[in-house]
Amino acid sequence: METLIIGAGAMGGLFATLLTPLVPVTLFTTNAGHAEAINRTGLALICMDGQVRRSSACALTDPDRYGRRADLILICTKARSTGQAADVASRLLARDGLVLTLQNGLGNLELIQAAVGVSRAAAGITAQAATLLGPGQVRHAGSGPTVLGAGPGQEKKIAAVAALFNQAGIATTVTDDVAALLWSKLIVNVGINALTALLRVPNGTLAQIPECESLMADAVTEAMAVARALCVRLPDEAPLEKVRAVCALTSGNQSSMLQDILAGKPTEIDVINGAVVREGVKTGIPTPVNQMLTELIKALEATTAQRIN
Ligand code: KPL
Repeated sequence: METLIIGAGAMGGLFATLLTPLVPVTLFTTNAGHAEAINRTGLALICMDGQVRRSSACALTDPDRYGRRADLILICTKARSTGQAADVASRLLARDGLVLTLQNGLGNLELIQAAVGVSRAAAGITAQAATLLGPGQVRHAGSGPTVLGAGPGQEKKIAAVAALFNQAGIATTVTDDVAALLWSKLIVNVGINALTALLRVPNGTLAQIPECESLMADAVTEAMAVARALCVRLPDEAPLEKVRAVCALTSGNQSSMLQDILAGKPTEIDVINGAVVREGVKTGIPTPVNQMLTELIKALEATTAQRIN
């Protein structure tokens, strides 16, 4: 299964390293220094037991140099780059191939469907956690389940991808309820990402401090109310319990939003808490805590360059 991973950040690097012993993997990145380091020494993954695993995946910065068609394209970019990634995918995907987004937030799948067609686009979620340490280096920070959504007619293709992931040690299951899948991950990100970025704490701290816990619970409760109003059948009986469990499982990890803020990059707030606010407006559900978190993160993004340390 010829595999192309668009986005060679933490998650793209992790999946590339885990998949390369089994299938040929190419990484596409716009970061020339990172691509050069990957091609020179092989992407280095610092595993959870401290061992270093090197990937034989090669990296490209120019999609026109790929020179073949991919059977599987994983999109692991930040949400702000989904449009560009979908465009690259539409040019490099085999006719009966599949594009799978493993990104955070709402709206990515729709952009990819528009570029490659509904039957060739799928979404999954992963509770794997990783950090990009620098050019050519990724740390595997936590391991949790991966779930792939199979839309109508995609069952066979998704089952093959799930089998590949399981063989690579990425524990993966399949569901046919894609909306429930995306909302269940959204709710985790709604509870964790903005708060960890604002407070500059690792995920585990949120569940340990009562004030953080209560803000996390309020943001999650609002998102659940919006999901219910949209008739999304959330798979978790107690989503807040799940958010707490993810905090514990990834306790030492910096959320992706905290990593963005620390790197002075724009965050994914618009497709996470911002998406809850937008869907809340459409369904008439008030979302004041998500609104406040969205505005605070936007203020933080805007003022990061001017902060007094
Ligand atoms: O998805 C994540 C993220 O950081 O974006 C969690 C699950 C919160 C892990 O850090």
